[in-house]
Amino acid sequence: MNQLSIFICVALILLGCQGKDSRQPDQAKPNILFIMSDDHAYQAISAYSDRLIQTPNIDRLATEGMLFTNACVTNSICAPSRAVILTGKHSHINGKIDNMFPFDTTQITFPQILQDNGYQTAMFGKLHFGNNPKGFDQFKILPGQGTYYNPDFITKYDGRIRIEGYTTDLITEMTLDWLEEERNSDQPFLLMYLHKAPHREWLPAKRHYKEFIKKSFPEPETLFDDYKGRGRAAREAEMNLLTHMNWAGDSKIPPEVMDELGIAQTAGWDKAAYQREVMRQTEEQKSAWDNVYNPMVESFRKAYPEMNNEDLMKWRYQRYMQDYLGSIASVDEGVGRVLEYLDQNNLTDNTLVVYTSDQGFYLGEHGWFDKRFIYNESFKTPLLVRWPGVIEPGSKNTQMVQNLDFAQTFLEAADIQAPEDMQGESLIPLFKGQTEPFRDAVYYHYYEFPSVHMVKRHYGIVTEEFKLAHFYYDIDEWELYDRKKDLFEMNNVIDDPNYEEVAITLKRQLQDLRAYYQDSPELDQYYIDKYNELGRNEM
Ligand code: SGN
Ligand code: CA
Repeated sequence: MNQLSIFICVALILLGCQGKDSRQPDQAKPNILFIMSDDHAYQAISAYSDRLIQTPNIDRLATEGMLFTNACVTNSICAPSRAVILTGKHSHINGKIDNMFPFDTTQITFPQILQDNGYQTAMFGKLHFGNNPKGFDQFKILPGQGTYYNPDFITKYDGRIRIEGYTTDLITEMTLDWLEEERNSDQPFLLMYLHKAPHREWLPAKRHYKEFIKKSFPEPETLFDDYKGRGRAAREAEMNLLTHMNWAGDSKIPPEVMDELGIAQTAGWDKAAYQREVMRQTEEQKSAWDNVYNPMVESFRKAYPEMNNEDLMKWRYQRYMQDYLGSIASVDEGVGRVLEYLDQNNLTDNTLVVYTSDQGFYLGEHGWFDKRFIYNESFKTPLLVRWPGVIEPGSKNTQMVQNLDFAQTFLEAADIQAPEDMQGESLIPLFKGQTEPFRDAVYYHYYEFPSVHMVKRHYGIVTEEFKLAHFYYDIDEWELYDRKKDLFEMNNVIDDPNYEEVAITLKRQLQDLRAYYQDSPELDQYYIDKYNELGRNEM
């Protein structure tokens, strides 16, 4: 090699290095750590509001990254939300419209594309699809909803296994073990760390129930909502804390104490849920549980005969929050341990970390628990993203982003062209600080009716100022909310003459949006027919 060629070679090498990340010269593409919990309301993350709980570890992602205050889902229910995330397509396109419909596994999901492009991929925790994930080098997933104690896992290599312990901690440990023992440092990774908590029936770990059972929490302003300003859908939903929450399964009043007090089951599976979850503990776990829960049961037993409905509602709200928030405490600790691992192993700088939930959740607002509705608490979802060098630490974003956007975001982060038929938008311009409007409206469509909680089918449009929804199937009602004037969505103004013009414009916009995303009345009918064909057995 003569001097000139040596010079050219050195120059080329130097040029080649320029665009690369100097921290990790062998790996230009970012790692992706996708953390998702199940039913984690943004109201229960202190980066959003510290009214209920402190979540210092999850909050780190906001302090070191970006907090999205208007992130929402396209269909507020578990498995459909996961299908939207994986495919980057609305439910009516990917076909997983509710928890019961099968997921068509011939569809391409973003993890498959990442895997094909050199990513090492792993998934731990709750998927809730009824089938195994494709595109993963390693997975250990809970069957169906999973359980809080001593869970079973479906594994890629070892079949179905049962592990003694507390599920949230086990999922964290699997995630850490994979990072430590299986991660290949020559490849970028996609790691999906998916908690079951804080999904119903909200069983905290021992270290947390001891603490949380003693706490009491501020009530939401709308705890005693009588649904008068809304439509039939809100009145007929079965998710009221007083009338629909399970006494045994949720409030942890043992079945024999219910019998003694003459309390009937709220749902047919009220006592069975207690059996399934609380009684799944080992003798040792159960005796620790009894030490803490028995005094609570005893004081309820004494107080119950004197309690009126208002007292009961208040009591049930506190009981709910103690267990729900207690379950979140372990999620927050787990997130802390995983972020710490990234720090200790020089991975923080080149890892895009997302924390989100599969949807929002009611924490007593409107007297409710559960989700499903287009109304704020269930429609919105937490979203915190950290990506050093790309996202300005401590930034806040108010744009309307959706779970539909993740697939394209991750593909763009990995410098891969997303398939044309994905329906979201990459969030990367927002990560980089773009402030121009991202989109002016989002589309929403919920299907699972008739089913548990009886939330009617509806689709709608949400803009910064308004929310318009059409409830259909066994009803034909429109609801319109002024998001700026009616923060709690208590007054449906669809028949208010002052909103006549707004309603006309929004209905037209909604029709356009449906056409844009290829949804239609024919598809609505198609899914109704299929729903009737399939029967209602949840996975
Ligand atoms: C179960 C719960 C419901 C919950 C659905 C869906 N009942 O049926 O309260 O809405 O799951 O949740 S339970 O008594 O069996 O816990 S989802 O997160 O999977 O969509
Ligand atoms: Ca969920």
